[in-house]
Amino acid sequence: MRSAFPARPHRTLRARAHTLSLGERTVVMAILNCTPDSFSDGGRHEAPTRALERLEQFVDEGADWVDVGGESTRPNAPPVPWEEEWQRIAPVLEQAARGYPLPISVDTTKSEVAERALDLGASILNDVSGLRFDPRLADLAAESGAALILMHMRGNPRTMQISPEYHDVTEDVASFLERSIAQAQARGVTDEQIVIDPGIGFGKTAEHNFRLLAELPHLSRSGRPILVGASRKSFLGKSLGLEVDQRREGSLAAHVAAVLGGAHIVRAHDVRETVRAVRIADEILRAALDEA
Ligand code: HH2
Repeated sequence: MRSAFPARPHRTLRARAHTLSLGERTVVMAILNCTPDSFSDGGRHEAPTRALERLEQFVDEGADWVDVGGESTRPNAPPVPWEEEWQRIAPVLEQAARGYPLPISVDTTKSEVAERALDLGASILNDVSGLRFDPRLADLAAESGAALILMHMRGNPRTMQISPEYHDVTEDVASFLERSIAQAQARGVTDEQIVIDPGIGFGKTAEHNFRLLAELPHLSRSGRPILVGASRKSFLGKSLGLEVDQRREGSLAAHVAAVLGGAHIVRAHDVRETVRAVRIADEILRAALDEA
């Protein structure tokens, strides 16, 4: 074996009516934040018409699914009551329910929001707390057949960046995710519904984030699908000395590295560019497999 890259396991992800084949090519998850305060696109898609235009663009740009969020989880973000979070995303989900072709995930830690989103046809629950804030999300996934993303976060958005420390960041995150998976399974979620995510930027220093990316193959002890969301995050800005609107190339580099390290899914703001970049990474992985 001469390739520098580990083989990316092929997996099936079940998400209600959708079955996604993971591993052959990278899945690009487009970000649609319907919030006034998200760190990079806050306020841009708040008005439903703007959000709907963006949904259409995502299809043209080659997105595989769309992640809709109504609460910012940036460091120090204030918590939002579920009713307000729901008001922000409901118009988008209502519109998507009228024949939008891509699967929709809802980025929420609250079962009240998730339940309503599932009623409007969402097929993936994206829980950035890894079931720590509201374990009922796992019951909803089990009952509905929705896929469930379990992400690692240290503390909560108000506390997560206060002196983050780990014994061994990759080991600690992997153990946390194993516990979240066990919790999901105990509530009836099947293996084919689960995706794990190291939570880039959620309670980590820049060094922790780079280490997690470098050690991605060690994150999934059982070859589970991995999602990585590095898009425009501050560790890139710190490294390059660039503000949030100047981090596109850094985001692409981080996502390509993640794919070569075994990520099945990347979460991105700049969809067109990300699709192009990860297709090249996919070709490199394919060449590695041919050679093996
Ligand atoms: N990152 C953010 C939000 N949700 N979900 C997953 N699974 N993985 C991530 O890395 C992730 C996530 C933060 O980014 P963004 O949505 O752009 O900002 P904000 O939380 O300020 O809305």
